[in-house]
Amino acid sequence: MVSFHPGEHENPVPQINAAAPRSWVPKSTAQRLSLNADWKFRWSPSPLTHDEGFAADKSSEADFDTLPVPSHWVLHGDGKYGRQAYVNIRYPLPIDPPRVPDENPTGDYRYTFELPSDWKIEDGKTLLRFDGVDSWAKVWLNGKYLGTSTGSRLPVEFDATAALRAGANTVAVRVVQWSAATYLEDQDQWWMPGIFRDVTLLHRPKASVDDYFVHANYDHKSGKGTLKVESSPAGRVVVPALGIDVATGEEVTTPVSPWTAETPTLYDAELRTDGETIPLRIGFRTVTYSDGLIKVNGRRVLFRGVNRHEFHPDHGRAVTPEIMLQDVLLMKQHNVNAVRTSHYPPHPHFLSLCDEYGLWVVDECDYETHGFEWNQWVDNPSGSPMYTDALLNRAERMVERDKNHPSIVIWSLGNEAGKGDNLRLMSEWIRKRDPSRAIHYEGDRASSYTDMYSRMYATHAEVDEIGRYAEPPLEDAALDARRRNLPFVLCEYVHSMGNGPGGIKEYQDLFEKYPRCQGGFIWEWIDHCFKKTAANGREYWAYGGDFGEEIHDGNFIADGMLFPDRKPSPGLIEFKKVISPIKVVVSKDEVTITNTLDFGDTAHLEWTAERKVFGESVEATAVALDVPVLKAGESVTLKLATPASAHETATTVTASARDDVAWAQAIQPGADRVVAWGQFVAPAQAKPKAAGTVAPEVAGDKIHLGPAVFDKRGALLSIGSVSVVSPRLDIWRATTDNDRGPDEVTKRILANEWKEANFDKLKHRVDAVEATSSSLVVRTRAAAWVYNRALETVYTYTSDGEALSLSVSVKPTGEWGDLFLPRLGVRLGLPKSTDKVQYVGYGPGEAYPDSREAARLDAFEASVDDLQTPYVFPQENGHRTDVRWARVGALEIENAAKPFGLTVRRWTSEALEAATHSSDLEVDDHVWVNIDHAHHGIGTASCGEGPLPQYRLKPEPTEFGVTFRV
Ligand code: IPT
Repeated sequence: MVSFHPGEHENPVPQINAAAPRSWVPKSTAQRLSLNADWKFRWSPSPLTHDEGFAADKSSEADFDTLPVPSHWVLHGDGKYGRQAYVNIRYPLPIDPPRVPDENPTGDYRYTFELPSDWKIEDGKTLLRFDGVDSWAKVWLNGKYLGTSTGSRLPVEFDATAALRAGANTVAVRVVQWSAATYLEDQDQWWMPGIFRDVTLLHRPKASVDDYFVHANYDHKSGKGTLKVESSPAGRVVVPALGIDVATGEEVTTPVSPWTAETPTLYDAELRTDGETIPLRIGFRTVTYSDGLIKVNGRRVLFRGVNRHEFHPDHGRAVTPEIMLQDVLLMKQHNVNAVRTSHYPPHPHFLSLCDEYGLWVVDECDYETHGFEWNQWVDNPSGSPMYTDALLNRAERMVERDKNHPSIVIWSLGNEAGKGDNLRLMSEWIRKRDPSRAIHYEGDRASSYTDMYSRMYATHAEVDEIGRYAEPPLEDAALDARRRNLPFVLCEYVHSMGNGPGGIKEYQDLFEKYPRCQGGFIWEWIDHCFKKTAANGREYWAYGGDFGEEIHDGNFIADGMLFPDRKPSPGLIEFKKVISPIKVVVSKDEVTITNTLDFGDTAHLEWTAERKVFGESVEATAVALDVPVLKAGESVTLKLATPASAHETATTVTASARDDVAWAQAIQPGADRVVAWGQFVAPAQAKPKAAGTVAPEVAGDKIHLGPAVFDKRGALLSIGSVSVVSPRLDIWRATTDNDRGPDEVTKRILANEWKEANFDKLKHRVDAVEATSSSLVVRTRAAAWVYNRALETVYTYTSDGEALSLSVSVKPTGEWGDLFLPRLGVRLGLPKSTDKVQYVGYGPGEAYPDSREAARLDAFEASVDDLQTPYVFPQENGHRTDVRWARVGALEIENAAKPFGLTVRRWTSEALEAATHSSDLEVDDHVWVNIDHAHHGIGTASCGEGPLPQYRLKPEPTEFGVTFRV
């Protein structure tokens, strides 16, 4: 008779035999041994495949491979150990808590290490620590069972003393991917099991520190800090720079420089007990709520934040200290001042870097149960007594591990976990243990157990309403009154998927207008994609579905402001400009500079004023600008010397971080340190436009006009020596991720509307080709299948003998309803050899109507390839806005009445639309140039709101044009 019963990993008990959670201690005098190394590893499709005999049996290693620890096993072995899988909300297993499938990838690990000869096993105890194991681990030392643990992104320590011996020791671990705890870890990310954070053996000598809690408050009225360090056992605390040498538990008050994200002053200190000395870095700061605001050191703070998942394309979530530093420096470099550790506590070293360089941190618990939404939230762990202990255990382990980081100002209970009493219990436990920080959970819409009203992806209009305290009331009047007096944060907003997001500026305007709106956290920091090689040999970024997943959510995992290789996307450049805390407003002969930092002055900045005159050539003069140091909130207006010019002239005032700023020192020499800039453009004196002075001539089957040759049907064939594919009306753009999303406000999905309207298959009929004495007029009708709607398009060519001017008039006819156009312009083809592009216009990067804050007027040069933005999922990109003049290969293009939008690429919009990975894009026989009159906005409808009304492109009678020259 065989009996079946749940496996140990299906027990909702979070841990067995785990030591009490305590503060992370990056350094101490106590001995420690890193066990990060190559371990012996055996993968099985199920915990049922092999019994646990391996734990005590060295000979089992004969069947084992080698795997680095820390790592995710799915990222090694080329498929031998399964693959990573991406699903957003849904669970990739049947919902049946706490049970999980028998098909349950299992990793058995063994590692033998030499205990250093001076390790005093008898003195005190020795702990075996795992900083992160996904998702369930059972641990043995020398064949002796130590315990089990769950909580993938939380540490566990086991008392290893009794099992430890001098000389060789063997750790054995069984890790299973699916466990009762999997139901608590449904974050929108790759499923990647394994021992993915550090493993360490820690000696805890007698009278060493079991745990400690640094309380370092700052009283902004007196300018004094109050320090009290609780320690068990008791000892002394020494802070040399402050002359402090006190017993633990004793409070001492003295003048200090406070810690803020803008001024991250840390005091080196030591905690000394009889058995150990621990170096501390103490930051003095106080989080309070008053006037309905979250205040730090007495002032309202504004979060210019990002949501950060841990990710690296080679290592997954097993991120190295170098990657963590790179993230922090990139954040500082891009004016980011806050980070939500979505949706789990990060590697603790990241938090130390936030302390050091200055970032406000929302530390989020490792908790999400979003997939229960698919089942009407039935059995959601948030309300299930079965999971109460596990959830309290998670809250406790986060707070105990991270409590000594000054950067953490908010504890978050988790993400998208519905409702339930367990969340309230977590909040109550945290509040009791650490009343010094605010508590966040977006799912508590009534904010009944949190300290702020938090939302994700609320529309501009809703944020405006909330800013005015005018949001719709809650049913419960008491709760409503409480919430209406709470500050507001957007824990997620503007979804950085593909091209965009658009509309960041309008959110920032609201945060700067309404004190209640204390900012937000952009979704999200980085695209989580892995490199793969296509059949054609090209590398591409892989996303959900590229690893054979049975269910997956495609490229929804590519929604970051950094590309997977950590190169900033245009979205981050836009964000950086919009959130710059230093406002620089340049006018004709003045600049007004305002310091909107919450604490810091501008002593860390150096200034230049640059004047560029865009005449026949570009003349630039730059001078250092003497700007007085501005305290937080201060403003100054300075005169600028701006000699008049007949040409268009740009005056740009720029502030960069000085050499001695910590983050500026740490980044690559020569890397961008610009913090803020503003620009004023003085128009050129109007110059008369050359009128058509030559007449078209018919010669054989060709028509000649100045430098241009046409065929009889009015198709332009060449301009001078440059052969072209005739310009013709183009309204299609390869749909963006945001075009494909449902607009939160209008509920419309534009990509579907546009495809249904066949805008990508416009047919062009030539109705007349008319040669007048001064022009060639080509009358056409551009229309799509099925419908009567059309764009009557007239191309009028004129020439002064040297240049060729094109004027396009577009008149919509038929039934358009409330359709928008993706874009409106002409597209022409140039020879494949075309490569160099120079332009005077707004750049250097791409820009669209609602994502153009970071673009400035200048002269730029790039190759065709450089002009492409390599979005993971191919889509419209690379549009340069408000171009005055361009030379594409040998062809010069000059604006007529209005500047134009320019896109140059080696494939058509249709090919771009058809591609699903960058490796699909084949170089065409032509370089395709789009000269645009207008684009529809970008918005952020991949998750949120589409373009605001002022950025929507309606079909209306329009005229535009350019002049070509070779
Ligand atoms: C929101 C999630 O919190 C986040 O993890 C991510 O999935 C984001 O969406 C989309 O990329 S939840 C959503 C229902 C708004």
